[in-house]
This record gives sequence, C-alpha cells and structure tokens, in this order.
Amino acid sequence: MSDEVSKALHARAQQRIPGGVNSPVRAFRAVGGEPVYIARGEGPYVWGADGTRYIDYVGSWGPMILGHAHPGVVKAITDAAAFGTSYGAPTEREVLFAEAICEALPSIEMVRLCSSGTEACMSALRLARGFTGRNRVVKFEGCYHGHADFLLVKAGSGAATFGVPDSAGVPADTARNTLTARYNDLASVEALFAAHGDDIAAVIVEPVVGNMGCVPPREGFLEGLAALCQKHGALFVVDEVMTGFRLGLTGAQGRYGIRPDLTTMGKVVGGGLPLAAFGGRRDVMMKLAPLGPVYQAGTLSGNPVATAAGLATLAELRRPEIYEALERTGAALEAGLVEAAARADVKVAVQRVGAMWTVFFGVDAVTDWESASKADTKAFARWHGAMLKRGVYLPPSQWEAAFHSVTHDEAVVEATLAAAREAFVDVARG
Ligand code: HOZ
Repeated sequence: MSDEVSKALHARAQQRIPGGVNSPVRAFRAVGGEPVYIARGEGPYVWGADGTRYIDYVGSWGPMILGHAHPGVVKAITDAAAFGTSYGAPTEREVLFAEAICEALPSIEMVRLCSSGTEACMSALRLARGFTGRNRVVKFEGCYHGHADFLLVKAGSGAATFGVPDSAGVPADTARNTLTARYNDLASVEALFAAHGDDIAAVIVEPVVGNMGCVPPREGFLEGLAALCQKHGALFVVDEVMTGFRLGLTGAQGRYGIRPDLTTMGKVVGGGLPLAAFGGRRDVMMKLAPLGPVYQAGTLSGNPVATAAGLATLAELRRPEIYEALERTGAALEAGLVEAAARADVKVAVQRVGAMWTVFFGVDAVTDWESASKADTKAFARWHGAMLKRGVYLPPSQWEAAFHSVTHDEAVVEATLAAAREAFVDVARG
C-alpha cells in the first residue's frame, strides 16, 4: 500500500528498469503491494516520497546499525568525498580499515576489500578452490550468498521469494559443483563428505541465517561443521555479510566461539556504502594475486569514501554500550510481538538473534528451509500491509530478516508494538 507519489514513480520505473527495481525483493511483489519510494532517512525512520514517515526495520537490508544519516558517518563521508571519490590506488584508510577488521576478528589474519557481499562470497570460494585444488563447494538450502552463478543453487532471499532458487541462466555444469545440505543437519553434510570428500573445497554457511528469515544455528551445528571441514581438508567459510558487526564486534564467530578459515563480510562493515570484505588464514589469503595464482580485482575496491564510512561506523561500534542497547531493544521487540500475536490469537514464531529477527506465521519454529517454506506467506503479507498502513516499514518478504538500529529507542519500540497489536488483529480477521 504505497502512496500516490510512489505509485507514479513506480509506474515510470517499470518502463525503464526491469520490475521497476534494481534488486528483486524491493519490488514488494511477495506482499502483494507496490514499493514505497524513499526520499530520506534519519535515525530509525525513513520518509516515503509523499512525506509519510515510517519506522524502518529494513535498515537497507542490514547496514544501518547506527540508524540513518548518523552524523559521524555523514561527516566522514563528506570529508572524504571533498578529497576525491576514487583513485584506483592504495590509501592509508585501507590500511587502517584492514587493521581494524583484523583486530576485531582474530580469525582474520589478512583481508581483501571489495564492493558487495556477492563479490566477497564469490571471491572467497574461488580462493578456497585455488588453495585446495578441489572443485566442489557445499552450501545450505535456503542460505543466500549473493548472486554468483554457482551460488544460485537452492538459494534463499529474493531467489526463494520469487520461486527461482535455481536461477535460469546458470549452466548445469556450473551448478554441478555446488552441493546442498540441510541447515542445522550435520548428518546431511557428513553424507556429502562421505560421497565427495576429496573434491570438496569448502563449506559456506550463514552462521545465523537471515536469508530465509532469521534462523539460529542449533547448538553444536557450527562447531560440527568446522570439525567436518578440518577432518576432510576443506575450508570452513563463514558468511558474515549479515551477521558481521551486527551480532557483536566479533560477529557470529565470536558469539558462537568458532574460528572460520575464511570469513565474508558486507553490509554493516561498509557503514551504508558499497564495501565488502573477505579474509582469514594468512596461508590461504597469500594465494591471492599479486602474491599467488588466484585472481580477484575491482576498480572501486577499498574506495576512499566507502572506507571512511566503514571506519566511522566501526569506531562507533567499539562503544561497549552499543550491543547491549541492541540486545535490549531486540528483547523488548521479541517479547512484545509474541504477546501481541497471542492476544490476537495469531500463531507465529518470533525468531531473533541480537539485532536480527523474523515473525514467521503459522509455524511453531523454523530450523531449516523445509520448515521455513511451510510459513504462511499470505498471513505475513497481510501483516506486512497492516504494519505499513500504521507507519512501520518491514522487509517485504517472509524470508528476509528485520533489522533494528541503536536509534530504535523505547518510544520507537512502543510505537511499533502498538501498530503490531492492531495489525495482528487485522490478520486474525483475515
Ligand atoms: N540480498 C538482500 C537481502 N537479503 C537484498 C538486497 C536489496 O534488495 O537491496
């Protein structure tokens, strides 16, 4: 249910941009509506093109952990831009940035910057293949690691939302080297190692899934994956594009006590600008060109404005109270949403880890893609529309995680829950 200005813009957009959007989930098709065109953002809010204010839980799909237009980040960006926006040559800020990442995450001994999570995952897996000399990679059904050909196999996020988890345009020969296992099911990974162990270069996993909605790992799952990889000589690649610097300064790996061979990051690390990274063991990273035979490059990699935004964000995140505040807000939202749904007699599973969460409709719990796919997407769509009507902007798919920021304070949470109480009643009425 978008405003008239957004409707008019979307009609024009559809003439020139496929589906009117530059990334499919933004089209709102999964919730049967039309997208709100955003004019600006500040703190926990975004404003639609007609001036309507919304409480924002999309947060640019993850990056905006400090809220929109954080003054320190905006200043860093404008100061950096005044000195030129791209040189295609090394800068001091890249060194500071690499040092900051390695200091925060002990598993990362060396890091390479790139521009998107897709690039980070694609490059990390090329590196894993180059390092091990093996061809196959294991991913999990419903996990999404960007849109590289070989990763669009049983993929989550928009690929699942629009029914193209195995995209057209991916040659069968490419997909053949991608094996899929069931999230939270170590036996399914063991079976793949038993059948193809000597040709598996890496296992890549979202440590907490965000791309089939928020799905936490079962106790022992991540540790078990690490052990299996070690046993079979494969690299353990942890995709922290969503979780990195969101679930704590040490990401999911710190939270769950795991040490990946390689880590991919995006979203928060770039402070809202196009910046991503992959890094890990020194011996593996040293296989990258120009040191080694694995090629990877990018004109805008380590961009001076993006690294300025990232550094300003990371500096702010080092304040100890930040993650406590995010946790408190998350707990209040979770408890309030559970209570509001129960009061309206709507069956939901509210799943949350730190500052990422999802309200799944019509299911008891979601642990993998099979259970995620059983969620009542029609009820979710009704709830999404009912929340939007009441000024709350949620991810427009049952299978995307919602994110809050440090600027979502008690008053914002209370306004959200007031909207939710009414919206659940709308859902119950059908
Ligand atoms: N891959 C993002 C969600 N998991 C979507 C990005 C976007 O549409 O902006």
